[in-house]
Amino acid sequence: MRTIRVAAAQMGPIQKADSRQAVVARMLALLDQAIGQGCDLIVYPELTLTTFFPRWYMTDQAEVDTWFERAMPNEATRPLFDKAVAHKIALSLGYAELTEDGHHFNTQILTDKAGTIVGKYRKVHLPGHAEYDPERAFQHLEKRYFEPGDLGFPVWRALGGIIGMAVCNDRRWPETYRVMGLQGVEMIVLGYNTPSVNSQKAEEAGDLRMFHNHLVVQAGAYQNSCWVVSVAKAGVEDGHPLIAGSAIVNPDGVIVAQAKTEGDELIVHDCDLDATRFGKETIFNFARHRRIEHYGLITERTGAIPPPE
Ligand code: ING
Repeated sequence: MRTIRVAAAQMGPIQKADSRQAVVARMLALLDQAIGQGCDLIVYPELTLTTFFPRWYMTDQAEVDTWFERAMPNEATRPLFDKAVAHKIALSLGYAELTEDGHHFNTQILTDKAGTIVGKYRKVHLPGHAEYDPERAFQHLEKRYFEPGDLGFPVWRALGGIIGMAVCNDRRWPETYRVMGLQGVEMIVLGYNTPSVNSQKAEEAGDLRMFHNHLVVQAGAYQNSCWVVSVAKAGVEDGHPLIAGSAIVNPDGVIVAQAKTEGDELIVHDCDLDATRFGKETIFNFARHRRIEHYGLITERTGAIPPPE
């Protein structure tokens, strides 16, 4: 049994006016709970330090950059890293990354139990749009504020296993999981900020969003025989609702723990990484069953091209 006791630290809403210090105080309270339960790893959501700012149209890059972190850890997050190191618990958190050479990414990091950043992932699948869209009930300007990730879908040997990361919209694309699956991933940790309503389809039922949210992480876990830890920032941010539904999914695709509230909430589960072995050695033994000679279109073609009429 190679067990990781994982805490999914769902964050409730973060208002535009909330300071990073106020947010980190909430994150520390969840970390205290995780420490109290003897967790090995705590996972915080996408853009966990600020409100989901891509909902706001901004034209002044200096204003946009106030939502980004120039270093990690930094003054605001140092207390989080220090407490995690003191109690030997690994961290994964999402934040807006502004690199020294001026690049903007939607990033998730993973530390070891000594607080060293051992993994960095930059969101590849950016949903939404780059220019103001008056047709939408609200904006979703990730293509305006972030560049697509430039690190691919790496995995790292950490915490006694093989760990990978993803961010939000990435979880909707099977390629995300499969590229990591082809590297033997045993646990994928990811965060999300998912609007409760469809900005382009007001009549879409709310429970459909939650259905899709769980459908994609359960499928990804099952089809790659790995654990998926999926953590929400939830609740109403300046009038804009985000879904909750944080979940820990086992390698059979079964949700074994799920958040009940739309606020700050910790869900914990002992994830046995050896439980990934059976699927990887039988039904999803990629080496025995995959026929890559037929998969070419997946990397050769970006958009769908139907057959001629
Ligand atoms: N949010 C949403 C997500 O992928 C979205 C955007 C919602 C896309 C619903 C499609 C359908 O969960 C982020 N931040 O990617």
